[in-house]
Amino acid sequence: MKMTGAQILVECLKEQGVDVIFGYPGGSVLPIYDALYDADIKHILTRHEQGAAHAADGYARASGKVGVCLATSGPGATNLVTGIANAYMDSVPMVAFTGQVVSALLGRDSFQEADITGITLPITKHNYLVKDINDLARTVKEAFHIASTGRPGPVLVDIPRDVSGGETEYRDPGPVDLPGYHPVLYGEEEQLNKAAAAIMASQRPVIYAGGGVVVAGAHQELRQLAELLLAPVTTTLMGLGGFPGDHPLSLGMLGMHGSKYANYAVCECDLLLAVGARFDDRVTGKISEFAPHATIIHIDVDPAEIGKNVPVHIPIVGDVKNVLRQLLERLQAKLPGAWQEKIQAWKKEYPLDFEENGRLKPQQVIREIYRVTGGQARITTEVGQHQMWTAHYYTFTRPRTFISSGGLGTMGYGFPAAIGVQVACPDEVVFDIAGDGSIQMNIQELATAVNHELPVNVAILNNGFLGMVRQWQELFYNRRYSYTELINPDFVKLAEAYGAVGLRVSDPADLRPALEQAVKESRPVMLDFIIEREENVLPMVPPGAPLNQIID
Ligand SMILES: Cc1ncc(C[n+]2csc(CCOP(=O)(O)OP(=O)(O)O)c2C)c(N)n1
Repeated sequence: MKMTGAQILVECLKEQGVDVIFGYPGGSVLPIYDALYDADIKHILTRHEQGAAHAADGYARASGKVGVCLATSGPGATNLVTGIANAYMDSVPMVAFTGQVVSALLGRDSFQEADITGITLPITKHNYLVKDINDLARTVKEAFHIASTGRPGPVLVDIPRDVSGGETEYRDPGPVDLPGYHPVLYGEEEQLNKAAAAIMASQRPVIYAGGGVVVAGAHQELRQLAELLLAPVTTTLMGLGGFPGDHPLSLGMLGMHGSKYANYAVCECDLLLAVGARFDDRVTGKISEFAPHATIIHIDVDPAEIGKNVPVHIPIVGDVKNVLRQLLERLQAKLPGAWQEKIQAWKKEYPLDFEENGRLKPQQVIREIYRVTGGQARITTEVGQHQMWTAHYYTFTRPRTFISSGGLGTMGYGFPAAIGVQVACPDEVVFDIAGDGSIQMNIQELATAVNHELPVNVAILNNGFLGMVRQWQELFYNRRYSYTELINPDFVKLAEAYGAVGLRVSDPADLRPALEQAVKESRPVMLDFIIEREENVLPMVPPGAPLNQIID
């Protein structure tokens, strides 16, 4: 049967189990939008293509499925770029479809032409320009395969208008066959045996777990391993939820805004087992003094990560879940000793804490969101102080419940991501915890949330500043607050103008009732929390300093 390229695309999407697309139309994707008109796939019209990309990303992180976004050529495609880079840095499975000008006009600076495959080359796992309609079905199948296997990531498929609008006989492309692309799934025997011996010989082990644990669905294996070895577990920002934050062996986060006890533990450990983590500079601080006494074992599905930032003694390439299972077979239970006592003493001596003074504190807001939601909400964040306070004061116990821009640090991520999360988890409570600066980067998506009746809650921690930058100016630039003070709109009126609910809280006594109302509403709610203006995120390790040089 003859079909248009656009119809073939829709067929392929259905075959991949795609049930929702986040997108924005335009001339070069008109054939695709026409085919979507009667397709059994939900389409969420965002108000900006960046919103579509972040929503697809949030959907993917919450559901574990591939997120799909769609934009027109030129400015539509370039508006996706930040969202694609964001997904790339955090290893999120995503397929981005872009329309392209007709093949005959390629390379001629045609109206709305942008070389999007060239532009996204360094920020995609792979990308394609489909020049022949007969390649379309195979390309789409490969794109989903590449996005979701090995180390996940975004794949872009650029489709010229004559390809989506052309016609051909549809043929099933058969199984994916990509010579040269065979992710390693299991660890090597020799390396596993070496690692097991080093682990059993260690006196002061620490497990350092990253987002790879969440991506691989390896949280149960990780917990089993930690309990068997009685090894404390510290996670990266991306690893939050990969190990229960309320577990006695949890050290919380490490690095620049990590807990004091996590950083001390890493400085003193004799063995560091890195699991699906990539030694980001926000984690390591001064590299030459990172885990100075430790034998480092690094488990990662991506061989390119091993030894990239920190020299590793025992590398193991493979899927984190499989490798942890292989390791578990080789290990025996350990008994508690002086190390566990030392860790517990540090935890008692240096708890995460803040002072209450009668005015509304950001930490208090997050602690209350935790209480009102029973710790069961899906939380997204923007980027800044509020993001770190969320990491500190909302205890994450399940994977895929903390959804935040870690690698790229994208302000404006959290709100559209929350829309994607709410689409993926319609029956769950979703909060975007935001700063007053960040929320204004994609606030237009309130229209999307209202139109689709998505009861997303936005908690703005409103300090009247680009708080995280102000904090650095306070600490490292002698309080010279150069262009970080904000003059904001009335967020309550803005929410109401969009058809959402707006609530403002400045007195701690009103905090709980407002949150209780918010979670009951069936419409999107924007909460404007007027917090202490110059509160800082502490403890903090200054950039480039070793992890035991802590400001608190
Ligand atoms: C798109 C983008 N631009 C700039 C930055 C740099 N930046 C990091 S944190 C921050 C301040 C965030 O302010 P706000 O959203 O109000 O949150 P707060 O730190 O006050 O909680 C800025 C400007 C960024 N991360 N992303």
